[in-house]
Amino acid sequence: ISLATKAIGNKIRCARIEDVVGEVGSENVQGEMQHRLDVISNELILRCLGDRDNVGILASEENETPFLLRSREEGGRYAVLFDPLDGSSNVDSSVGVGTIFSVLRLPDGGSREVAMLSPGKDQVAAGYVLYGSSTVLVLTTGNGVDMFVLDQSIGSFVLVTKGIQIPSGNKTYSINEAYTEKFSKEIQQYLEWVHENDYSSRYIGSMVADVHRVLLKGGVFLYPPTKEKPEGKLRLMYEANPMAMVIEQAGGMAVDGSKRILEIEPSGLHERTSVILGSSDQVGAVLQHCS
Ligand code: P6P
Repeated sequence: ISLATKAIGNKIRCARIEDVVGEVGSENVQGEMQHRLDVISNELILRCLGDRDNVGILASEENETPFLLRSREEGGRYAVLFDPLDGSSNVDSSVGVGTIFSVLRLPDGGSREVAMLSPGKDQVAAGYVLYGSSTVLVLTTGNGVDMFVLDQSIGSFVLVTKGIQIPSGNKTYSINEAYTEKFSKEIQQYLEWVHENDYSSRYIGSMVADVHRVLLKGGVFLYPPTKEKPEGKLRLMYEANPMAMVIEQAGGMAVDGSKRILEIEPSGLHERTSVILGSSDQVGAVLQHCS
């Protein structure tokens, strides 16, 4: 993952020079216009991870079906699920975008496809790489959250912070308020409440950048269901679950509005979910209006 994301970071930073910005002209499995950097990023991760002897399954936002590479008997111990370039519609305007990844251990027996659809609480590792003002890797393996920054002079991610704890008390909310009339009345009541209680708003429109700010500074990020997307927009397996593991490991909360995201029983690789995540006090303030 570090090798692939170093290569992706280089591609992003040279995109305009190498003229690989813009759309491919076709849609991905999500029905969204695919960007040329989506395809490049996806290929880089598939190649780097596909060569790892212990990777049994690769599942990408950009591909309808997973790649079944190695059985357990052939050494395939892990499934890696990923969004190769989340927020890619922002990349042409040099806004921070990211790679999100989730790692599940494959059982000795049974169906690999079934094992791949495990709830987020079964993840053995999760994290993201943010291609922003610096290239930041945030990683958890279930024992806290650590942050690494790519040191271009040596070409390696170097550890800069161990055991990140999400701060409480930051009255900042992050949501696309253009959809206010399409949210539930509970979310609309929450928005009225924050407007009357000295909150500030920060919304980048790139999940990795918004969540990274919440992880380091606190506050709450929300992408609730709308009339057009009653199940929510963000994908459970390779966006919400890995981010939820990171946030919980940093002492925060990540819910779908009623329960922990990590306890959702998946029914499909590309299913979507509502996301409310951040510091416990700020997620609690949302839930006071939603329960
Ligand atoms: P909207 C980017 O397209 C993305 O998948 C996430 O990175 C981001 O949080 C969300 O969609 C933004 O969606 O509807 O606010 O443009």
